[in-house]
Amino acid sequence: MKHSPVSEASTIQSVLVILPTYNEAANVGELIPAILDKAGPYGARVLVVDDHSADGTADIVRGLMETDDRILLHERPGKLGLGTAYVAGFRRALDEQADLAVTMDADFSHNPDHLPALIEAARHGDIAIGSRYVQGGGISNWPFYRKLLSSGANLLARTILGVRSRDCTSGYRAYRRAYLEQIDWDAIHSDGYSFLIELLTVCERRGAVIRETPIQFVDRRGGDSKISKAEIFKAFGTLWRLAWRVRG
Ligand SMILES: Nc1nc2c(ncn2[C@@H]2O[C@H](COP(=O)(O)OP(=O)(O)O)[C@@H](O)[C@H]2O)c(=O)[nH]1
Ligand SMILES: [Mg+2]
Repeated sequence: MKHSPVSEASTIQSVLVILPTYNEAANVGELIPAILDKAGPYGARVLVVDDHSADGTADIVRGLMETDDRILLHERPGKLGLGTAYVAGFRRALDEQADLAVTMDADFSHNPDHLPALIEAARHGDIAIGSRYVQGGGISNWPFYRKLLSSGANLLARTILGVRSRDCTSGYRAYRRAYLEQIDWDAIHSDGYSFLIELLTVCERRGAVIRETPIQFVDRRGGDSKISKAEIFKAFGTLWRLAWRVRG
């Protein structure tokens, strides 16, 4: 089924910011209030999807929930992957009738200051991407190999999959509810980092109106990256699987 774009400009009155977390205790305590500060005027709430972090991430979130009912917690029994964490968040956004679902990393790499511009961009499209690779965007203090990995994945996505978006691995995105409702989640097979590329490929092919707004990406503030060699290997495997599907 061809998705129909839902890109007419609209007001955004409720936003669900989805924060996937795995051991982000060093960050969430400050990040969640910062998000609510910037996106509060758009009726934002924050949903933390935590995969049984051993460092007390969920306890910190529960502490914040005592004084702010705009914070929600979805706990899963173990590390089930970034992609499925996003899907759990999207399902909740649909259940709650949020106008917009925003995804962002829980480590301050995605600066909450960019939220108003991202939300505004989504008003005029189906999906908005906080992009490092458009004019005004960039990456600071990331190790060379991470920059290389990111540009390599983007280059491959563009050349072998024909993806048009400049930053197809950015997890800082906003999706309009009417568009999320049309997506067949069972047709998306990636469960890890490559979920972002797969979802964007599906959306582009189905004619989504995608807007990119510049972000300055910075290295995580506290804690460690969860991206592993196995995850990178799997992501490149996904690229080839998708390429095979495009040609098939
Ligand atoms: N719930 C959940 N979150 C995850 C998982 N893997 C990574 N994350 C979160 O996804 C975001 C991006 O992960 P990160 O380690 O910063 O990746 P990097 O920025 O590519 O190094 C962070 O908020 C992580 O806590 C997972 O398996 N489950
Ligand atoms: Mg990170």
